[in-house]
Amino acid sequence: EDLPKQKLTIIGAPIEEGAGRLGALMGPAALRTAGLIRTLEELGHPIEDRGDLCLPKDLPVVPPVAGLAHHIEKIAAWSRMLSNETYDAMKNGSFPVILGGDHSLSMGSVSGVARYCKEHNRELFVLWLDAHSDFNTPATSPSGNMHGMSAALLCGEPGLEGVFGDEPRGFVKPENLHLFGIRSIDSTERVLLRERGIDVIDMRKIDEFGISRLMRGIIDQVQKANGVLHVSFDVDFIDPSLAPGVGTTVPGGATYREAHLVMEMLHDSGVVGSLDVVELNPFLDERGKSALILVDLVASIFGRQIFDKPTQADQSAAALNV
Ligand code: 4U7
Ligand code: MN
Ligand code: MN
Ligand code: MN
Repeated sequence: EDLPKQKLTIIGAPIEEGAGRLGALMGPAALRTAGLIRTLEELGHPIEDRGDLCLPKDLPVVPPVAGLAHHIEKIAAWSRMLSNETYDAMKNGSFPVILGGDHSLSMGSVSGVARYCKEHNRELFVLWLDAHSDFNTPATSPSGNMHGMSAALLCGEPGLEGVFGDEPRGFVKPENLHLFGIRSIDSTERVLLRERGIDVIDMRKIDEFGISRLMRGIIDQVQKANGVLHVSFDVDFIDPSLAPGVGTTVPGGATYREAHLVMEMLHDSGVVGSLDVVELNPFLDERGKSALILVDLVASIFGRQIFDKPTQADQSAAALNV
């Protein structure tokens, strides 16, 4: 506990064009209002706050895609920028925390993390906490909303090459991606997930086997490979009765304690190297309820304990030490 705590780089990504409903733009502001930065400081982490980023005036030219991909130029601009931001943060020995913003931002954030891991020969694993599997492509998507395509892009599914164009990008091995908390999959998406053999831990599995056992399995896998884990936290992982501030509510999500236990176990594992907090839509929230629960969950992944349980201190720094 007296060991120095991992330095965190906070990156606000007010992006909303990837979602079907507007409002996720206000996500970073609401998380800040709910006390995110102060809470992390109180836990002893040095903070580098890069503020909320904004897009340059000139958007990249993206060749037409086969299928639907709304606002792909904006998503491409965000992706390229965020990929560089997370890559730089990790190069500086810091832990990037990206505040969204809709889930299309993970195309950029995780790409940057993947570039860093590849350069440093660290095996990257991704834990995708979500109601949805986000494995559509422009050809399969029923909506054309790009926040439903980020996991597919990261695994190199065809149809989204224009997002990065010739800019550097990183990939996630399909066998290292763990979708967790899932309870809404589109029919064509289901086919693709099967074909790629993606690990889908749906709510039915969580009900049947318990969340701790399933989390333990993932953590063990990362630890055995001496890997680094990126956590992509979509607010709709949690049940909408607890976190109503999301555009796409699906009943039957994680309970308050299930969600906290996931974060507490992730902290103690020492393998987490980067985090996205995405899809908070403050326009749909109820008196800041969802923003506040998110701050508590983020606190848990960064070491808040109910009682001083002796932990393996802060090993995220060690996990990143190459
Ligand atoms: B989120 C959907 F059709 N699958 O592709 C789609 F149900 O980042 C929803 O997980 C995607 O919130 C949800 O539009 C994306 C839909
Ligand atoms: Mn999502
Ligand atoms: Mn979702
Ligand atoms: Mn959503």
